[in-house]
Amino acid sequence: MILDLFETEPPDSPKREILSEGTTLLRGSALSVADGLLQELTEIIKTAPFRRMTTPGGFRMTVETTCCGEWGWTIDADGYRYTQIDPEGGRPWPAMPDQYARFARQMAALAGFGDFRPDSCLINRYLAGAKMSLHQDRNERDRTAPIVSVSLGLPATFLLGGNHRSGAVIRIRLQHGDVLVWGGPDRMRFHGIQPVKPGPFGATGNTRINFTFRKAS
Ligand code: MD3
Ligand code: FE
Repeated sequence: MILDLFETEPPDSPKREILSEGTTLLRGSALSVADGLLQELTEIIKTAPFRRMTTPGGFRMTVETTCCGEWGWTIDADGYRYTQIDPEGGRPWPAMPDQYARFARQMAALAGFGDFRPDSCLINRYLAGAKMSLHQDRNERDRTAPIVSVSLGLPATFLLGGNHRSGAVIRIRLQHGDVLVWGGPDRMRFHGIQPVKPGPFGATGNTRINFTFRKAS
């Protein structure tokens, strides 16, 4: 079943929407830092370019990914995992810019998760048509820490399920500048992104960019 929870929210609804006990939506909270995040991203991808990985099941992902921070998420012969070396190029992942870590920490605190110290930032780039199937984030060793997600560029429909694949799914429209924070009882919820529709978007050149800040180790 698909429920549309937020399509009728008034435009002046509060910035902090508590979707459930462990999930908070901070609409527009990244607007003022968006240019700075994207500026740093142009540096990151000089060292660690966006790439499309192939899943252990043999499917080429439609999303392009890269990482910064001490640990980066990748797929290799052993499956999904975090590494300190970018397998493409054989060098450490680019350091996480202070601005990134500080912002993620602030957003986590606003959602009630104190002292968040991300050691990994996975960056996804969606061209029109790209999607992410329903999945759980289960490769992080520390599941007591929250995850902070920042969406920039083209809007997308985010699918939020429960702790089991078969459960009901709600749809949430994510727009440029929106931040989602989840953890605690919601840390293992299934989630995904519907195929991104094309549209004009200046700063991100017709793409959607999503940053997820994690404590991987
Ligand atoms: C899970 N990225 O990289 S994170 C991923 O927009 C990933 O690129 C998506 O899933 C993206 O692994 C979305 C967003 C998210 C937000 C709230 C959640 C995932 C959540 C709440 C509970 C569980
Ligand atoms: Fe995920």
